[in-house]
Amino acid sequence: ETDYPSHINVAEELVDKHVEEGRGDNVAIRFRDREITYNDLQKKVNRFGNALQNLGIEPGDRVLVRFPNRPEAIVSCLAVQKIGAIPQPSMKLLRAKELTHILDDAKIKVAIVYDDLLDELEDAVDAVDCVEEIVVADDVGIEHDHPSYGALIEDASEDLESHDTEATDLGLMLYTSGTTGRPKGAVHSHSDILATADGYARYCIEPTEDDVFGGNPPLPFAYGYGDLVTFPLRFGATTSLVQDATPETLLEAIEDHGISVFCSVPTAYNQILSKFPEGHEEYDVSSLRLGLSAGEPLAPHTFDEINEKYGIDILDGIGTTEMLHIFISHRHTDDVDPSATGFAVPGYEAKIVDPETGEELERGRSGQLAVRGPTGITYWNRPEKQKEAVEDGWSFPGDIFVQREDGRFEYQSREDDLIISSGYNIPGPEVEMVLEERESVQEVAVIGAPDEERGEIVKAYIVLHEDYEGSEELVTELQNHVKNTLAPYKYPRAIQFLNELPRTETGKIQRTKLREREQT
Ligand code: 3SK
Repeated sequence: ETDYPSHINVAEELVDKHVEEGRGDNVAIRFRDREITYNDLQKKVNRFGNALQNLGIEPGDRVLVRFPNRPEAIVSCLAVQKIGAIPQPSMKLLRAKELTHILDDAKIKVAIVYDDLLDELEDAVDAVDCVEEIVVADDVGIEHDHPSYGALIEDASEDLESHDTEATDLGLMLYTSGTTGRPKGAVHSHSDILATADGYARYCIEPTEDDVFGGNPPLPFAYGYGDLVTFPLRFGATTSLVQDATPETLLEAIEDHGISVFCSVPTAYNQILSKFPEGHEEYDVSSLRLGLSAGEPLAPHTFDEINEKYGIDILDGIGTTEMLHIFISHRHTDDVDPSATGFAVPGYEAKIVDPETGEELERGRSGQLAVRGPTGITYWNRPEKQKEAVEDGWSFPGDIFVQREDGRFEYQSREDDLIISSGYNIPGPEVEMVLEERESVQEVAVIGAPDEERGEIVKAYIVLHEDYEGSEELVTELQNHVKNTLAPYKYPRAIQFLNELPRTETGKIQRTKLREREQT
């Protein structure tokens, strides 16, 4: 399924093909009360592709695309791909310092930006000498003197031949969120992008053109790009975009746009459950057929509560920006076991190896995950990192897993999140899941804190539900709960209560920030 012809262009495959094959009137994008059909999308992409060529963009050039989840972001990425250049979708919360690094590292030639996000970008552009033009999509009415996205689209021709890209030509560049060190560019070819849809989506989700994908992951997050751009458009289905995601706006979008495949992350599922503890009776969510989750491991209690209150299974999956999308997941037709992440996605192989020797470990033993398949890790300009990340075609995403006797892979921790205390290996997320079972605990992050005697001790940072207050009794109660549920050496010797946990823009807890607190 992922053997593509030597020349293929992802924009043609995701848009033009549907128009040619008679699906042009299908709705491609729903945003607020707007509907954009595949016919409309093709015209917009062609017009903007021509405009970009008029601005001097050539095949292989990198173009920054900086938007919240709005249709212009999708049009921009597809237009850039169609003319053989490489879009670099950028997270909207990045500040000038981070943007400066990205602009310079990727040698961005043109930046397309939503007007409300212009400020930080202009500061970053002033600090580099590669960016020749900023194109602004006007919405909130910021004053500027850059070319306007709307005017460029108006003035350009509706006819555009796609560039004759090779399947292996680069078609997407994403920066890792960079919880440690400088963000790294991960690059993907036109065929990599299609392979995420023709592997994971086709077999695990089984989309049809009647599906409506929607949810909150930002489009510049590889997970969001797949779920809300590549998958719906590959299958002639619809994507529903929500610019400002909250539990209310997401449930409204489910009702108004008829979302059938809801894409989200554990934090957002938990926020929906905590905002609507009795379930969804205020909104009609009968269109839902499946939930997807990634970014962090999904706790079994979240799976159960969503299942009970919204009547759907959630497919948890693990992927990385470097691999572009999910490589371990259940299929929706499996007997989904929420205590495991699932099986290797069709097209991928996965194995567990000893981190010291590289030897494959037998089932039941925990070790480093290695994966091989149609996508793999390719860094932009980072030869040293590249050498560490891939060996004999096997990529090492940096996670510790166990493969169970039943073949399912069970997540243990990120390699960085493995705590070694008095010689015991303790996966922080395992302790988190157990603490989350307590009614008092709203959110928790477990890290290894330096300790003279034990090397590290297990330390839990906890945000309590509003009805609870931190006290010594509560600490003892939580410690006892872990001691009674897991091997006692895993219990958190230290517990600290916080008002909130530090998170990245994609919703991942920044354990590095918590570890840094321990060093000071
Ligand atoms: O965080 C994940 O599991 C993930 C999934 C799909 C694509 C990218 C990422 C980081």
